[in-house]
Amino acid sequence: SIVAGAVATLAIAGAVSVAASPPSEEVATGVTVTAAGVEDDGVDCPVTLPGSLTSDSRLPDPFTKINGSRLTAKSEWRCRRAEIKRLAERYVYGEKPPKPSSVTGTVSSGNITVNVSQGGRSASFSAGVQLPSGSGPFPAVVVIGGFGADTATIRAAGAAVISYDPLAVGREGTPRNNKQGAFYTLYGSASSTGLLAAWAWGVSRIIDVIEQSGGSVLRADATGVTGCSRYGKGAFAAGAFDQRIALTMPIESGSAGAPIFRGLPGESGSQPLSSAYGEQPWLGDAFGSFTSNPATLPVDTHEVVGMIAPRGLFIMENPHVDWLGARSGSVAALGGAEVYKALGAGGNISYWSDVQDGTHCASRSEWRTPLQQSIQRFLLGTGSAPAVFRISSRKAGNLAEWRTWQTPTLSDGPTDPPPADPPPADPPPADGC
Ligand code: MCU
Repeated sequence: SIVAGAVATLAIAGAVSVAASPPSEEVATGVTVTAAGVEDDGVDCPVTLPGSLTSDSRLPDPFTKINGSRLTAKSEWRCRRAEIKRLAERYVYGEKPPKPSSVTGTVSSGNITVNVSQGGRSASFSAGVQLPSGSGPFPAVVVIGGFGADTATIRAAGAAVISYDPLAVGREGTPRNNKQGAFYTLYGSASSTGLLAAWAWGVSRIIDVIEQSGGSVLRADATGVTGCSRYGKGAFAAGAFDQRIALTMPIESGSAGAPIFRGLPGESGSQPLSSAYGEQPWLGDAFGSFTSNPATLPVDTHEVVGMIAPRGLFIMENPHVDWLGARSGSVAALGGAEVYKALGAGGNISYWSDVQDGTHCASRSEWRTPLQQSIQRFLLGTGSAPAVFRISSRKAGNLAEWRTWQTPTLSDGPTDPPPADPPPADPPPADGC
């Protein structure tokens, strides 16, 4: 539609050149476009959580630190991201613990096994592998859950599919005080961490095993993640919480997924936050205090999008099913795209909700090309990112209504240079003009 086209042009303006750079290269801006080699490159960042929360109906400024100062350099994003991560854990998802003391397992052409243990507790889970044609080692896309992802296109694009059943790591249908699955075997059935963070933790442990496997079947430095619906919520969290993931592709994730929390109460027919919190323990227990007042959250999902920046991200949404909150999803993408732009990586985020078929988690021809392009760009290092924002006019949010902040121009240096000495005062003009 005309609306979608106009939004697209705005959202990617000035960013297209980044998409043309090889993903493992430093681009001219100094931002590494590829995934980090570590799960969390901000572990060393000091973070002091806010002492009290204030209500704000608009989206928090991704570029203002908890101490109130504003970012001036791209290099500061690393520790600002660490703040957002801590806020997201504390108030939204629950804590995602780092790699446990022991992770072992195997990778074959058909299967990945994962054994984890810590503090005398151990658990195991496994995932299927389907290789693409050709000779490896291959990049891989972790497909969370068994539906909605276009696995044929993933493999045709040259990536393996890892079929991950997250319910083995965090079961659904349990009360919050008796959570079950491999994650809760290690961290306790009363852990306040929700299923999405637990599922994300499972994806990270699969990547640990791939890293340790020696890389003859699968490449550890080229992992993507996707999933639809509740598993789209999981894919979004997985990409946000592991910087080794080079490409994140949530599909129709709905409430507790990509859509901004602040937008859902006002989006007609969308899944209420209380429903998403209550239906399954997807979100962390702490989110229970915010289901009727998301304006008090010190973080929102546009900043979770920002946690993924500058890595590859392709958000797919369905504007035909009101329950999915696609209007709020578009605002999250547009707000998060501001982080990508500030980092000089505006072409690395794509969004597409302009689809014909209203069926939830349908197979969609519209997404095939951008999906293939995303895999080739971010996992194989060939071609160009889709760099597209196709927002359906049915569910087109307006970022301007949701923010008071503007996007800074961040310098490339480590921090801003100290202010220069003031220049000598001009002599008074001789002619008095
Ligand atoms: C969009 O994801 C969920 C939704 O949040 C639930 O309310 C509904 O029951 O299930 C959706 C889903 O996972 O569908 C497969």
